[in-house]
Amino acid sequence: MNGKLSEFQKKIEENEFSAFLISNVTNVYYFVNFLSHSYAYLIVYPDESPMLLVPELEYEDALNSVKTAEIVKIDRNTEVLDALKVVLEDKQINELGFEEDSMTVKFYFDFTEKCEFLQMKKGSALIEELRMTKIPQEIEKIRKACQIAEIGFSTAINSMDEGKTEIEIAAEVEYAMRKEGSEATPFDTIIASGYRSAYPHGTSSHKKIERGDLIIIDLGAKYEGYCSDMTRTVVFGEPTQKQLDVYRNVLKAHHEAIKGCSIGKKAVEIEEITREILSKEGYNEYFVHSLGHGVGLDVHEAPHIAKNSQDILQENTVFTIEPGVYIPGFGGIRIEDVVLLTKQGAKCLTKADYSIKM
Ligand SMILES: [Mn+2]
Repeated sequence: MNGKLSEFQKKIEENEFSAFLISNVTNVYYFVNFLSHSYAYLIVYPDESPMLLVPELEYEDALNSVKTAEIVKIDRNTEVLDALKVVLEDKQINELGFEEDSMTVKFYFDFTEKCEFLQMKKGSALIEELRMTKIPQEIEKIRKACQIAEIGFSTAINSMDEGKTEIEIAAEVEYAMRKEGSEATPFDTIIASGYRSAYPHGTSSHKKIERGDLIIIDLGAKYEGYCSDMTRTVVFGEPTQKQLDVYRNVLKAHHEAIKGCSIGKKAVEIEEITREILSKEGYNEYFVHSLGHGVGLDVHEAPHIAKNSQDILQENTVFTIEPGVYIPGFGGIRIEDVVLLTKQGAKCLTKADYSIKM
């Protein structure tokens, strides 16, 4: 991810930071390919190699895996804040960028108290912007995570049975994805059936699958740190006319939104397409969340495909399109794919079929 590091260094310079302190472990992983399980601080300078400060217990791992930063060991008897202070003072840093989106309030107060010579400057947006546009290696990892999720989905369909609980189905899904190489689930696998499908954020419960249930299956995998996220909705048994009608409407909204994506469009316009289609049948009021979100090292990141989003769709961004209709007493239907925006439009990275029938 070296290209991204030098792009970031340019941004630091343009924004007149003398250095940037990265404390979010996901961002550290993004820039130097080292995933800490405790803490790691990456100090990036505009014109020299970055320094990675890691605890003693992760030092060997960092030394072996990081080629693009100088590794500094923080031994057990040293306070992290003291170690940071020594480095920053030594480099005569005064204006320091930091991630206001993820740094804890406690760390911010303790750190600024310790390092009174620093002027702190917010910089989360700089990293968010970089992470939003994916390079080919990132796209391949997301594609792989999507393929694993598809196996999770077909496992859900194959193991669906009357009397089984939602959690039992979720367990089989997660086991299948792990066997395919998924490192973790980026969020709790959702099997939400019957009345519970009308809960837009319903997780998996002890409810048993019943004939006639609408079942929302929403799952994701992780591959080399990169996430996937997909949703399909099926009926266990024969769907009713109303279930078919709502399904067709949501599917139409989903397809049209994907067709509507192109470079330079405002994210809000895409959500509008969906809402117009759902409005015609009176379902818009039941679409109670935003249309989509970026996917990468985090399962929710920029761009935000939402009503109040300022984001403009850019080439090589990866995001979900997931309209959903949730009618209390009837149930819910959501269809979600991960797409990659190219010059030729949005291409689905999620390949599973769309069918309400199992
Ligand atoms: Mn999603």
